[in-house]
Amino acid sequence: TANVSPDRPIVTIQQHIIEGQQRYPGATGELSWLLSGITLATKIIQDRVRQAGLLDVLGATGTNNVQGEMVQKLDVIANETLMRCLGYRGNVGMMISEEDAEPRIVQDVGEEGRYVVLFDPLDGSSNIDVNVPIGTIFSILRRKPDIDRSDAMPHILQAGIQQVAAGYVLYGSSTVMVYTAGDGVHIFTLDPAIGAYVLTQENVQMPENGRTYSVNEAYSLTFPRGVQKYLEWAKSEEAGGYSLRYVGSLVSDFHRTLLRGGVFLYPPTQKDQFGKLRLLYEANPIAFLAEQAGGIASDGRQRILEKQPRSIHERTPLIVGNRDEAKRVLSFWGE
Ligand code: P6P
Repeated sequence: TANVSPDRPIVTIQQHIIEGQQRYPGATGELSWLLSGITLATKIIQDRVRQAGLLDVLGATGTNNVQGEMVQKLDVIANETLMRCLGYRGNVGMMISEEDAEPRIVQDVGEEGRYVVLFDPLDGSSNIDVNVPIGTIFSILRRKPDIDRSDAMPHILQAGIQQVAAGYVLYGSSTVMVYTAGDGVHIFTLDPAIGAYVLTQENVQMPENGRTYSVNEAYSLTFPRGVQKYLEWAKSEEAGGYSLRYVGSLVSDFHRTLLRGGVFLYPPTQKDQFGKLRLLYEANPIAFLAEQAGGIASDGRQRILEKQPRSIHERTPLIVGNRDEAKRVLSFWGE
C-alpha cells in the first residue's frame, strides 16, 4: 500500500537520511555515510539471495558458527559482504555479528571509528532452502567517548535506548528496508532497475486494532502460565476472533506486525529458558522500531530498550506489538 502518487517526489534513502540529519544541528553526515555501507551490502545480499537456488549456494556449509547452528552458505556471504562494505567506511570502529563469536575491531580508524554496528546478517537462514523470506537486521551505537578503545565491551554492551539508528531489510516479494534514526519509522523499497531504495512509506504507525498473534504454539506447554492464559483467552468467544500468523522468520513476522498490528511473542520455553532471540542485534533494533511506530516491546518484565546487556550473544524473551495488544499480553503474563 505504498502511498506514492505521480506528483510525489522520488526520495532515495540517502536523500531522506541527509534531509533528516539536516534537522539535527551539528549533524555531520557520518550516519548517512555509514548507512550507505549497509544499503550497498544489502543490495549485494539480495542479489545473492535471489540467485541462491541457481548458484548452488543453497545448503549448509557443513561448518558450525558460534550459535552451533548449521551455517548456510548465504549466511557466510551476507556476513562477509557486510564486513567488507562497513569495515572501510572510516567511521565504523567495531562490528558485532550473530555469525562471529568475537567482535571485529576495525584497525587504523583512530578516533574516527565512532560507530559500533551490530547485525544479524541473514536472520532466519534455516528458511533459505524453502524460499521463506529472510532478513538482515542492524543496530547502530556510538562508541562511549570517555572509554578507551582497547576494551571493546563497554562500547558494545549498551542498553538499546542508546541506539542511534536501527532497521532491517526484508528479502521478500520485494526488498524493503525499514529504518529509524529516532525520528519515525520509514520504509524504502528497492527498485532493482535503478539499484536504489526509494521511499514508499513515511512515519509508519502500528495499527491499534491488531487481532493477530504470532507465536510458535508447538512450545506452548512450556510457556509461562500467563502466556498460556493469554493464548487461551485469544481463542475464546469473549476475545471475538483472532488469527495466528507465524512465518518463523523474525523479520517477516515483525514486518507484518508493524503494518497490521497484533503481537509477536517469543516467550521463554523449556529449550530456551531466556528466550531464543538475541538482545543486541535482534530484539533491540526491533524494539526501537516498534516504539518509534507507537508500539511496545518487552521481555515480559521490562522494556527491551532498558535492558543492560551482559554479553554480546545474550538471549531475551520478546513480546512486541501494538500498544493495546502488547499490554493485554503483559497483563496476563504478570498474573
Ligand atoms: P522457532 C529464525 O531461526 C529465528 O532466529 C527468528 O528469525 C525466528 O523468529 C525464530 O528463530 C523462530 O524460532 O523456534 O519458532 O523456529
